[in-house]
Amino acid sequence: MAILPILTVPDTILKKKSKPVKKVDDKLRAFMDDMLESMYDAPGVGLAAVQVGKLLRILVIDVSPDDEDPDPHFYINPEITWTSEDLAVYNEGCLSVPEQYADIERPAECKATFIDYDGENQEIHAKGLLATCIQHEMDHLNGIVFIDYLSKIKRSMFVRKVKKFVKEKEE
Ligand code: GNR
Ligand code: NI
Repeated sequence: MAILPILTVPDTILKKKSKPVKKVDDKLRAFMDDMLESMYDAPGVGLAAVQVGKLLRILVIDVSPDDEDPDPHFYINPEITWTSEDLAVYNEGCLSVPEQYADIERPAECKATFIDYDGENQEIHAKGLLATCIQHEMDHLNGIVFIDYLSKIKRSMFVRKVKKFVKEKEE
């Protein structure tokens, strides 16, 4: 297993649309294991493959409470099939926008279809943090980062702060 470096804004790779996975095999599973390890190391509750530079439609999410056992889930070629009318606001963060947080409003619940780690078709009805996280990660697969929902001025402030954070970390 390996910890992969996580891309940060304004890296243009984060703007690209990810491509569907064609085959779920051991090579892909090894990459997904690396994604999971990288997510736990960060630490974060979700990670999209594009965040580690691979433009494939893969997410890993674990929203289990810190004091409980890990509960990782892999979502391959996920598609949101339904979103609730009622919305929820969550103070979102992103590993690609380190140390910056903003309230983002999204549908409170969603349903999604996806392929799991074993290559089986699955469906999920998500609420709470999981619903927010699935939608946040789905955005990554379409080249969208949560700061794209903010005003231009707030977005550029976040990008400036991330550049400073990354630079200081490198020193
Ligand atoms: O770790 C993360 N926390 C988080 C909190 C609120 C809403 C979304 C997220 S996802 C984020 C990890 C990440 O950047 N995934 O793309
Ligand atoms: Ni993110």
